[in-house]
Amino acid sequence: MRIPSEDSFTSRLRSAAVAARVGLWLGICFLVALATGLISHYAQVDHQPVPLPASPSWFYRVTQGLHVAAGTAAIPLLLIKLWVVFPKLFQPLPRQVREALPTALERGSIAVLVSTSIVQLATGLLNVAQWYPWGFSFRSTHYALAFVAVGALIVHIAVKLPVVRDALKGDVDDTSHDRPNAVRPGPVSRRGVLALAGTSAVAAAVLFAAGTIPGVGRLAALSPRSRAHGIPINRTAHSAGVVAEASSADYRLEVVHGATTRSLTRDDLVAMKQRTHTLPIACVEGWSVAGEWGGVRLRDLLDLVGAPRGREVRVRSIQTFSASADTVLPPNFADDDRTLMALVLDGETLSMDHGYPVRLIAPDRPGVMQTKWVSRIEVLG
Ligand SMILES: Nc1nc2c(c(=O)[nH]1)N[C@H]1C(S)=C(S)[C@@H](COP(=O)(O)O)O[C@H]1N2
Ligand SMILES: [Mo]
Repeated sequence: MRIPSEDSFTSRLRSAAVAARVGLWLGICFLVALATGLISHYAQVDHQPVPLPASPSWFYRVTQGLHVAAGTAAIPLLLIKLWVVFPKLFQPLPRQVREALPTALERGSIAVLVSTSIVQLATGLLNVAQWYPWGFSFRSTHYALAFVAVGALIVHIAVKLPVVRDALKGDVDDTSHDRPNAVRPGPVSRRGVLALAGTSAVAAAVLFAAGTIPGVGRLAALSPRSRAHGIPINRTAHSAGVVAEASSADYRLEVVHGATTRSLTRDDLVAMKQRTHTLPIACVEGWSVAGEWGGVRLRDLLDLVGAPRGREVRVRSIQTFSASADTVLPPNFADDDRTLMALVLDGETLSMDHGYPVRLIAPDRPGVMQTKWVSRIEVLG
């Protein structure tokens, strides 16, 4: 079989005018994903040097929704972009070493950009589907690779900037940057390709990320989680192995501050002043749903053990060996009036799968930090 050359590809759809436009949209998606990804990463750091604000309570819901929407929209855009620029793969290297070297470096950066982009989008999508078929930590890998991808993207944009600028200034049907033999009309026009790219990007975002958008959550093909109270259940009490302890008559919630410990039954909690707040669970995997939570304000429990304001507070679950087994609330979250030890969801006793006997619900935190089946609250020093 003969290896094709760049000139074997004759479709006029494979042009810089199309590549620059699809590339621009792809760049916007990557930028949104990067910014919102950094927010999500920082939100999950324990002992944040500068705590994120607890208000508005829906902020993380929006940023993480945007993150997943931008990532899924980027998938069809990347596929179309790769198809458009595919002939470049067969460009020969210049003969002169002095010219070949920069070209080789540039192509190397594209190879890094393409491969990291594919890994980022693929692992992100599997994460939305709640499928973790790998042995490494998704969060730290996704985070580290983002910097590799962005570095390669900056090199790529810097090299291409003159062509991109020029191509964007002209009409999409302009042929000034086309290869001479790329004249064969395609099945659709160049505008048709752009329309296809735009609609498939929006459709992908809606289909796969719709779990975050109120009202269209049912369209979310890739997040079919079971629900109770209309709120998805990410991990059931059974699969977390907590059913026996969570339903035991011996259950106690321990609140610890230094040498002071209070042990409370669920009835003790029910007897305390109850408060209600509407707050979302916003999962890193992309879905989010608001519920009306009722229960005891965390601050009231901290008062029981004489804890001063301004302290970090660790919340532990009956469940161990899980990313959600414990979480540290920064002082502004621990002292927030809306941070509850929830006993009730939408007017009904919390179901076992949503964290019975008691769960943490705080404003504006990633879902993974809304600990279920809470057994212990510790005021940190
Ligand atoms: N103990 C414990 N708490 C947990 C989890 C868990 O696996 N174990 N999952 C977390 C995640 S990832 C999310 S998104 C929310 C989901 O809450 P829900 O199942 O009540 O909707 O709970 C969080 N709390
Ligand atoms: Mo989650």
